[in-house]
Amino acid sequence: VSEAFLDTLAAIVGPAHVLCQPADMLPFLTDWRGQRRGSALAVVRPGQMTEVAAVLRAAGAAGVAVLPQGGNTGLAYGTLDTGPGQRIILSLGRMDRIRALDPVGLTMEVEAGCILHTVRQAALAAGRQFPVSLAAEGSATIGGIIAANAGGVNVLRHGMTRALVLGLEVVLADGTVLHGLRALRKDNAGYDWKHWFIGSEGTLGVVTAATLRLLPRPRHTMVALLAVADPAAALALLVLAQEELGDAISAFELMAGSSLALVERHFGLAAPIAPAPWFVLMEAQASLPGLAEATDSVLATALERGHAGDGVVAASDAQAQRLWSLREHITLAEAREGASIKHDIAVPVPAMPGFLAEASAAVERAFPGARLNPFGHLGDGNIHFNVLAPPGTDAAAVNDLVHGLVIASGGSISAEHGIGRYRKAALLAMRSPAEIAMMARLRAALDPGGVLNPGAVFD
Ligand code: 2HG
Ligand code: ZN
Repeated sequence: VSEAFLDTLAAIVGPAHVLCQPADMLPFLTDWRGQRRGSALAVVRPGQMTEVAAVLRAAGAAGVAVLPQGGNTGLAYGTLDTGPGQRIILSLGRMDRIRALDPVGLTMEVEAGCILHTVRQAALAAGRQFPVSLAAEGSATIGGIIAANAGGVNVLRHGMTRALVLGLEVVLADGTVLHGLRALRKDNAGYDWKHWFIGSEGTLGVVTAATLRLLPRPRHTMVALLAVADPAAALALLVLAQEELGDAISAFELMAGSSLALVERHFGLAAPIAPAPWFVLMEAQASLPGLAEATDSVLATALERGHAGDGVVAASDAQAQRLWSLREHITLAEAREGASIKHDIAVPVPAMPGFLAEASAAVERAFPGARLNPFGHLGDGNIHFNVLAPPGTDAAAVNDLVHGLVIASGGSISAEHGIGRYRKAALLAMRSPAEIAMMARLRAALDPGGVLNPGAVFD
């Protein structure tokens, strides 16, 4: 199968865009933390949607699986596989054009391989905003964030990626093309099928382009870093900030003091306020005047009521960026510190302080020597409850302990990173057999041959 199949791929995308040498394939087959390696016959890099369709048809005929890949920044091994059977990586990175930006209709049409940061910058340059923002945005692609329904730091105000997609162009496993790049705010004509593909992790179809929803660029941004005693105080601060600033609050991030200590150790970036058990990074945006005054008054009240012990408000864009870079370096610092066991959990927002206290105590009791690195999106009830465990720790046992407490709190074992190949067992523990069976029926209906990303999400 291999030689003739590789020739077919080369004829479709051009020989230069079929990578077969191990060294060329390595970046596509390694997760960026270096914790897992996948295998593939080839990495195929199509330049347009018709080539994607032809590759899928050829792979289906040859019985080869196709794993669609964006920036390979995911944390759930969504496109890394070593199982039986043959597979190729379909990397959409060459399809990276911004096709159109409509500042009046507030929409933008982009190809799947566009880098998220590029899209955000293009919107800002036009006086508009695309609010999906995450630490990996310099490498993550639009296709990848749609396939993952990525969250990030602005979900509190703008929702997950799903909320910002108006239309999709998708290629199905059999090469059928769905032309759905509609720039409409309202469209109830039949099933809203784009949602089947958003968050499907490359198992139901390949997203090749998207029409995104933009917002006007806010005139004023306020970023503050506050020291808080514990997550309960952070939650009280969130309630106060939402009461006073309403939906101007665009990000509300909680970070353990130990998380920022890792950032300082590995990157030399230090918080401009004294070390504390916990920190909150808060951002608010508005176009009406008065944001700075309103924010100052929130901070004064927070200090007065004891929700926060100390705080600093960025006085310039550069200072705001420095505060954000503390938050954005946590994942990188964690990776430099060594192997870690990640959890991307959600619980109802009011349950978070109790969950954090209980889970921290339980992990420290059951796994002596484990260190915790909890940080994330408190405003969304989503914390990355990551555990730096001594070598030899049974990672599955840590997962089971943490996820058990999550499920008991009415939460989710995957808030924004998806299932991939990392959380398949955990998915089965929290979705009923009826739900899994329904997902399997949808998958079989759209991809009866099992071409697209077999081994991801569920078997
Ligand atoms: C973030 O919030 C990302 O920075 C990464 O979702 C989380 O490293 C992690 O576990
Ligand atoms: Zn996150």
